[in-house]
Amino acid sequence: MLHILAATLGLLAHRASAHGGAGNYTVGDTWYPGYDPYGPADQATAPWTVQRSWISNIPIFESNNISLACNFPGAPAQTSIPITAGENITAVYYSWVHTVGPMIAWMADCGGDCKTFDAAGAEWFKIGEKGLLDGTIEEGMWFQRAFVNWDGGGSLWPETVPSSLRPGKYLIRHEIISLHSANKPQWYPECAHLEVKGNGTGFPGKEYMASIPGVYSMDQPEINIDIYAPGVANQTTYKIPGPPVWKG
Ligand SMILES: *[C@@H]1O[C@H](CO)[C@@H](O)[C@H](O)[C@H]1NC(C)=O
Ligand SMILES: *[C@@H]1O[C@H](CO)[C@@H](O)[C@H](O)[C@H]1NC(C)=O
Ligand SMILES: *[C@@H]1O[C@H](CO)[C@@H](O)[C@H](O)[C@H]1NC(C)=O
Ligand SMILES: *[C@@H]1O[C@H](CO)[C@@H](O)[C@H](O)[C@H]1NC(C)=O
Ligand SMILES: *[C@@H]1O[C@H](CO)[C@@H](O)[C@H](O)[C@H]1NC(C)=O
Ligand SMILES: [Cu+2]
Repeated sequence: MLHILAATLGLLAHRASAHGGAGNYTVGDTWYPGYDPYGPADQATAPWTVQRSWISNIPIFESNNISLACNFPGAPAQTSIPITAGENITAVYYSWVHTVGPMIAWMADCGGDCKTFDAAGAEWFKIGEKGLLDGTIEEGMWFQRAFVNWDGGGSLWPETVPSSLRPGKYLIRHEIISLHSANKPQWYPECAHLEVKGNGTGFPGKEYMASIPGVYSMDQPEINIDIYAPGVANQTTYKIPGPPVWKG
């Protein structure tokens, strides 16, 4: 009994702790519920599930962690979010509290059904990224700070599916990298399944592609960073790591 109680309190403590992730999505006026790590277990197999599963909101700390692709366990979703190339998809975060570090939206072609697609083999391309908007690395206005809805309501992160992208089945991966702990980056990735419609024929070339894990390492000064260090804290630019964004 005692340990059941302790486990329950532990779960509550986690939920209340200062972590989060992309919990829901919107396209136009349509709302797509994500996978709630503290919700019922049957979500993963529910027919409406559009998001790959993530059972904890605790971040990933290793740049080479296999779960960096689509979090842990990252089991495939049952269905997908329909979207027309050129439309926005907005990821909705609840109770987000971190304020420093880049946010990157990626996509990958599933080459068929995303339900049977292994994200570890994906070739990812960026469709959007948001970093330091104004001021200094330590105290400036990052998008990660600007987008927070401090009243606990959803914090909204819109990105555009490039209008020339060829139709097909894709993963979309929203990634927040939080850099408030010196030399201890935190990754918060979540993936959803998309069905892209439209008449486009475009697709990014190799120079836009990256493997995840693979794109980040602790050798990168933008990743292995102490934002409080003299000479770093007062910088007014931050180069978001990885390939360039494909605008389509
Ligand atoms: C998704 O949105 C609902 C509100 O409709 C909210 O209760 C839920 O916590 C959100 N999911 C996550 C994982 O944030
Ligand atoms: C990778 O991340 C997951 C999820 O946070 C964690 O459970 C696991 O221990 C990590 N694996 C390694 C090898 O660090
Ligand atoms: C669509 O997303 C882009 C990229 O973030 C943003 O600049 C634009 O304001 C968004 N448009 C709408 C209508 O939300
Ligand atoms: C695709 O082309 C068809 C035929 O020209 C047109 O009716 C349709 O609106 C187009 N769809 C988009 C998303 O542009
Ligand atoms: C930033 O901080 C470093 C080290 O404290 C200092 O040498 C440098 O002059 C500062 N640069 C600016 C632009 O304030
Ligand atoms: Cu946190």
